[in-house]
Amino acid sequence: MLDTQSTEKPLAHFKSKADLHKGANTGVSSSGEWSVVQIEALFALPFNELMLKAQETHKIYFPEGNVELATLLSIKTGGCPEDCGYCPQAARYDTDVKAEKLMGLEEVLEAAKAAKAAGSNRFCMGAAWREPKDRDIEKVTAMIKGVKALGLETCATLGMLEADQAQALQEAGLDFYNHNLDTSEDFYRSVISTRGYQDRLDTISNVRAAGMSVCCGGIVGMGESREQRAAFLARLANLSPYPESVPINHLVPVAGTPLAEQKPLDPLEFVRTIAVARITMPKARVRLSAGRQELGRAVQAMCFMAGANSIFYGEQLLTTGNPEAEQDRELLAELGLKTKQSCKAEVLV
Ligand code: SAM
Ligand code: DTB
Ligand code: SF4
Repeated sequence: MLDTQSTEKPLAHFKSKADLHKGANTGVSSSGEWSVVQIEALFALPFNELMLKAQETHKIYFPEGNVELATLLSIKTGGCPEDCGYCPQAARYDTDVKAEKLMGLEEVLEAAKAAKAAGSNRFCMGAAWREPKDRDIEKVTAMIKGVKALGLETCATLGMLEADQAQALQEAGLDFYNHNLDTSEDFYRSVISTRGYQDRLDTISNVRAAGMSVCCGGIVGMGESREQRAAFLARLANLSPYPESVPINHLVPVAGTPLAEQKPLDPLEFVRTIAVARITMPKARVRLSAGRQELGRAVQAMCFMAGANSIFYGEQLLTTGNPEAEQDRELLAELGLKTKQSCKAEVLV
């Protein structure tokens, strides 16, 4: 392991933003890429030093320090042909999730209106598809137009996309497309076999080429090693450019899935993962995603200290639970954290 102490500069000595991200053990190499070893060295820092570095980075890139609220809606639930080992929506696993048809436009717009009224600023529509068919794209573009017209940022996660499908979504007004790398390339093989890592990279590149912002992250706590977590974050941070939104999900173990009995990750390791994501992708919105119910208030507070600045907001994720909106509002108020939406409103008045 690298000696992270000896070459470490105290933060106060960093002269510029670029300087913060340079240095043998602390930042990008001369090639501009993060190596797995560099990221492991961040993980290995004493906890307080890692937190300080993450907070320093956060303060530079997000001086307002507000939290983005994104609401999820499962527009097509269950019956998915893929074998993602964590997912309750895979048809092959015996879970409580039943396959449903694609939701109608009006129902989706009602949910989007409710999300906006509750203070959300992004509406993300998720479908349990391996990839959408062209007729699905037609229906989803109508939803995107409707949600956009309500004044919300739009996001969709529909599985793999071809270039022309990505283009159609962009033209309909889709701001973000969510497609996760999920984990490191080597660990990926033990979780999913029905599509490869390269397929995911290809979709992300189609999304970029179409001019949309990328929402890409993954899941921790699936039994991967710290080195594999570092390799996963390296792949995200080395995407050029790195994603604008980075959802970090904590595995929600669901009965009937292969990962149902997975032991939870040490909460401090989860906080470290958030801090390392913040340092390596300083301009990204790092989203505390699935698994917040299990994390509790204190660990979530530490995640916000580590640089998380986005959450999924609303009682339901796709098929599993999320904290009550009221509980989240209380937590943010108690921590003195403003929402992105409320900051926008302040600018307008
Ligand atoms: N079917 C599409 C796909 O796979 O891209 C979109 C929906 S899929 C449910 C979106 C993401 O949800 C997955 O990539 C994974 O990161 C996350 N996810 C699914 N089940 C999860 C679980 N049990 N715990 C944590 N995250 C989960
Ligand atoms: C992401 O990274 N997490 C969200 C969103 N993108 C689509 C989904 C979390 C799903 C958790 C399991 C469920 O509710 O089914
Ligand atoms: Fe299907 Fe997406 Fe679930 Fe994988 S994560 S089984 S692709 S819904």
